[in-house]
Amino acid sequence: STAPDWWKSAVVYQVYPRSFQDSDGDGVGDLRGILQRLDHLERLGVDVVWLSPIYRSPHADNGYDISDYRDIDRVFGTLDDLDDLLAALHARGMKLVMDLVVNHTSDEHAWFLESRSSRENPKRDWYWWRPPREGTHGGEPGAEPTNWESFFSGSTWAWDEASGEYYLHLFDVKQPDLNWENPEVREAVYDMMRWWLDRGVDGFRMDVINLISKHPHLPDGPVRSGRRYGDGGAAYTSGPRLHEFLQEMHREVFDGRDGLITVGETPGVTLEEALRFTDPERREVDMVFQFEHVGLDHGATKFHPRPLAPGELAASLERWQEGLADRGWNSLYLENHDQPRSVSRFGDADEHWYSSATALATMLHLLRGTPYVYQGQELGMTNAPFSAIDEYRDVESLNAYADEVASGTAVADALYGLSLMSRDHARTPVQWDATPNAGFTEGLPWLAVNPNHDRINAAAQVGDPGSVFEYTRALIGLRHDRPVVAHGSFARVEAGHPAIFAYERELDGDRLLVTVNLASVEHDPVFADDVTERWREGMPLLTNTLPDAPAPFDAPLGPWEARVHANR
Ligand code: ISL
Repeated sequence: STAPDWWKSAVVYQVYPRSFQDSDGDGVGDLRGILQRLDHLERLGVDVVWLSPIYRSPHADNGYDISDYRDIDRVFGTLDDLDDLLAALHARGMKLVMDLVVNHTSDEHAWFLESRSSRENPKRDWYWWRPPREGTHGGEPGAEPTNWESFFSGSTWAWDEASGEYYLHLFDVKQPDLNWENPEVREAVYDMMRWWLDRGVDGFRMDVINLISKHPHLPDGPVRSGRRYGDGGAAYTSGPRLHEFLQEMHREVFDGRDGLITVGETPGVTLEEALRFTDPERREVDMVFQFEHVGLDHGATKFHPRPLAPGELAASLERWQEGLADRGWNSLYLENHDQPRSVSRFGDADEHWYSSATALATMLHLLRGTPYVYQGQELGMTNAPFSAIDEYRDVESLNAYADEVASGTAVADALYGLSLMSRDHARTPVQWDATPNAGFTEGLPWLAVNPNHDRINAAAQVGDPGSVFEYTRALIGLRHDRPVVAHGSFARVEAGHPAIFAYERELDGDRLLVTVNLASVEHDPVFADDVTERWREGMPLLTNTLPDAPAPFDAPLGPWEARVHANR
């Protein structure tokens, strides 16, 4: 479709290539593996495939540490494979979105190798180099230029003995931050982006794009009691030149090109900021991934989560629906490669696996915004049952665990945090079938396959009308078939019981009523008189209780029951 806002009726599917499908038996997924599984994506009905990074990388952070933006890592294949995948997706009417990771590079990128080679190197200023604090010696505790804590534990500064300065890394020590203040850096990034668009890709998902502008004075951040490092977020989240940079990128890269989709990943973004990013008149990005709903359960850290009260999730999503109702646009997601599995986190994977997976899907897909399905979510994949530290692979988990244990947390407690929140839960191989490696690889999978693939797998679900896959497919079909799903207004209509999320969508007289029980016990919806009046004649469109006959719109809802009614 060529409408400028075609992505409003599109559904995006995220592939994490490392865990999707291995074609050569090395235990790591690859591009030719993705090519083998296009029938699955086409059957599901998604419009766009977003690939997590497949560029050259030493894989300190599974490819989010890029050493060459213009080549494919050998573990994933070649540029020819990428071209083949792009052509095959286009032939099936799907688009391809690449991950754009330009807040930082790998420390093995040629730019950084030059930059670190000496203080006089012309690329020195392409990264954030700073001397030790006044009166200290580089490398000793407390000499770091700021007190900031890295997203992956420890200081954000690494001491470079050879050139006698520190470099900044908000993430891993092998992910030095690019200095966007330097116009040469920005031009090099834009040039690389144009190179990919010229190759035929259809857009970018922009990794931590709201962190690219740092406050040039690099002020210290507040230190919470008992912590060694401070929170530098205020100095680098939504920095002073962020929107200037994004508008420049738009002019330099996207102007005059049609049919693209851009989504900024923006941890910590506020509603007000999200409006600035996505107001079409500002010409920045089409939509952003906000983090409010996936931060609700975080405690002192994400690895000390708290249970959510019924209704907290719905209230947060409602707030964003209202906030971006008139201008801007929401992306809709419950999962990605950084988040636990949604059926384990927000649903009830033990007692009500099918109902809660489909209830959450109903809630998400029928909101106003562009839905993102993370690989395996369409199968109701769950968190992994890991119980020992050597089962985990993710740098964030391993560092957080080491940090906790070093500061006196009991091993069992540290492991408990990982068992709920590790990014590795999203990264176990896709469960294609019930064979020993789930059809993912002929070799040894790089991360263990979830043993529940004997029950939860694509072979068992595709074509089974009672499956999470086919239910998700029906939801995607509704978005394509009914303009009210993509373009209608949103209004929450039942706030009587917090566990019930009921909302109406409306477009030119077409109405939908979506009613979801987000709890493992029965609840009775209470609708206002005008709503009851409107829906008395409503027709059932979809429910996750089949083969039972669809219930009336106002009947009590069983655990995780979801129903959709239409007025015509
Ligand atoms: O999962 C997180 C840590 O709890 C998030 O803070 C995450 O680090 C943040 O959303 C940024 O994520 C993105 O950039 C990271 C990379 O590790 C993630 O995989 C990526 O999605 C650095 O490139």
